[in-house]
Amino acid sequence: MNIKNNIILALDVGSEKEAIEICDSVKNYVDTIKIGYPLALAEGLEIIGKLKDKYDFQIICDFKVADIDETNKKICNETFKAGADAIICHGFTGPDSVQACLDVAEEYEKELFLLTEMSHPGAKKFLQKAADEIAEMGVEMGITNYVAPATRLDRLQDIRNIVGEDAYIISPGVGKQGGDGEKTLKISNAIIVGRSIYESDNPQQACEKLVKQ
Ligand code: NUP
Repeated sequence: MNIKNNIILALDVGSEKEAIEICDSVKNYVDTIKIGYPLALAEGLEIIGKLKDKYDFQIICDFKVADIDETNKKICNETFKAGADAIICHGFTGPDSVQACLDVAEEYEKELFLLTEMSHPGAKKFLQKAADEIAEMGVEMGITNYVAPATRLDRLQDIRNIVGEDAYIISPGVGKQGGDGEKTLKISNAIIVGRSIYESDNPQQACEKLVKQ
């Protein structure tokens, strides 16, 4: 993926109105938006098409798909049918579940991001123990896009070492979760930033700061 300024806006707002307000103010800085459950559940999947039509953004759907293969297929199908350019799936479910997502992404000629280790403190309890193996599984499956944490640069580097320099890593956890954008981008290809932009009094300035770092 080619992502303007290497910044992905996590648009976790609760309405189309708020989404449009934020997008209007930051559209010169970002061209890639991550939509997760908050906005999709509030406004329905049609929000994807609406934002794409209005701004020509690339949309990554952060649905952390984590079901059995047949259900994953249906989730991915609906998401790509609605116009998403990429979807994020969990890896802990194992290769059959992930393969189902990969197959549908390939069918639509769209992208799949494999989530390895999450960025929040609780990820240390269970997910961290499996994260290297999840990344290794991704490599074995030929996956080229990954999500790995900006909040633990040592772990981000470990995952980079596993997936290789040619893989594309996007990293959440910059700003409100404590991660540093500049340091993260030495390892990752792009940062995912939500609250530091959309909760800011001046979202444009927040983007500018991230661009200049
Ligand atoms: O490990 C992850 N951590 C994380 O924060 C995986 C994610 N997909 N996210 C998402 O990134 C989270 O759901 C939110 O949409 C975004 C980070 O937002 P913020 O902490 O910058 O507000």
